[in-house]
Amino acid sequence: MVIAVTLLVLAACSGGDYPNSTFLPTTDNNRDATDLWNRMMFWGTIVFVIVEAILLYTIIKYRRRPGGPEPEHVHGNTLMEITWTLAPALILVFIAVPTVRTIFRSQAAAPANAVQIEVIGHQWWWEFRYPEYGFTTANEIYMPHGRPVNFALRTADVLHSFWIPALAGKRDLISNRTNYLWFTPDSTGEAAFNGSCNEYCGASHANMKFRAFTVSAEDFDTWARHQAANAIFPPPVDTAAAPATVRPASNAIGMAQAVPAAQAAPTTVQAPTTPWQFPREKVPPHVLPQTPIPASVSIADAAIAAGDAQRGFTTYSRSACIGCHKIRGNPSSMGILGPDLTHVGSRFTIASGLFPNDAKHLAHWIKNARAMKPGSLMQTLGKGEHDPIMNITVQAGGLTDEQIADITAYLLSLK
Ligand code: HEC
Ligand SMILES: [Cu+2]
Repeated sequence: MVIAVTLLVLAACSGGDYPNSTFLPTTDNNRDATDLWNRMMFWGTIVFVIVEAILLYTIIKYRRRPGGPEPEHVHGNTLMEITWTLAPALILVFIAVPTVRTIFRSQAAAPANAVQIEVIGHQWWWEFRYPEYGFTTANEIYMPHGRPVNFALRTADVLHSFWIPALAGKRDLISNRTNYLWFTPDSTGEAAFNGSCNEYCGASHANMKFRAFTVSAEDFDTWARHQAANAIFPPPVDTAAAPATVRPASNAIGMAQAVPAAQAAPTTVQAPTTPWQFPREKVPPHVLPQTPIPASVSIADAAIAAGDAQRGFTTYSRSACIGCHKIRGNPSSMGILGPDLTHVGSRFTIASGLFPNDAKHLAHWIKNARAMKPGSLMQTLGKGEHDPIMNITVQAGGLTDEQIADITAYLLSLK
């Protein structure tokens, strides 16, 4: 008892900050939950103290003493029975009224000005759609600070659960059903948060994470407008500085042709948009993944550095990738099984928040996703790599390190 109590008391002294705590007053939703919790703790503590005091008093006062009298034998006591039935009933009413009120508030329809975000859980990653802006992204959510956000939660396969602990209570994603969760991040300012899946959903459940960013209304607008625009490849260059060069480009079906750079731009005219990402220097360390690369996957730094985005575009557009991934603006890439990669270069993480999004991790991921993330539905694609699910070694059609580096450079150029 002494050790346990001492440890408890010492634990309360740590004084650290808890960035993933659910008790931060960051949104209307978690303020409601915290108010309820505090109220329960307050009344619960009073009830506990009174009950324990009476209990201890009775134990000591009426304890057995040598030569003491035989206790009086009673058969029921109507007054006491009514009391100990009514008292807990009253306590339950005390608890139920604020609880039900909070439930009704959190279950109410979202305010009309809410940003709509559709969340679709997949084994083992998150799809985020912004229907009002017409784009789909993965594993990273941006929210305008101070405006309600309404999440419509669905799953493509098994049960998952959506939770950003520091922002709002979790809610399940249930097959054949849409659940809703809304809250207003009104006390966060510009900030980054961790989110995760909280319903066991298979091999990589623990690797099914995501990131959430609250940003100013203007920055959100800049971000959303750019995300809604198609990927432009090659990235726009300053034409005044670079003379129009003739470079090999490739059309949708992969036929190489020589065209001037100016003509290689997509045929659909779109207003130029500025890529915008949450300021990197403001991302706190606990939001950046630190997962080590498994020793069984390797690709030399020099090979990665030699990657060429233009060649990568051609290789990507002819590889298995296009059957599972979509890149708006690359008409050959229309797959829907995996994450939308239209602006993948503007994300901080890949593979559902498991790895940072840089050339090194991206290249290792493309080489052997299943060694990087157990159970991943993206198969092993590197030549000579072992696929732990199919239990085969990839040979024909496998990507060489050079091709992987090229694709990596292409994907990272898609800001
Ligand atoms: C069989 C379908 C399939 C194929 C083929 C495939 N992928 Fe994937 N890819 C996925 C799935 C599913 C995920 C999500 C995996 C996860 O996080 O668990 C994914 C994830 C990714 C990611 C991380 C995206 C993010 O936001 O986290 C990248 C990048 C990627 N794939 C690139 C490629 C490239 C490049 C190729 C071709 C060389 C390719 N993929 C081939 C299905 C596929
Ligand atoms: Cu899950």
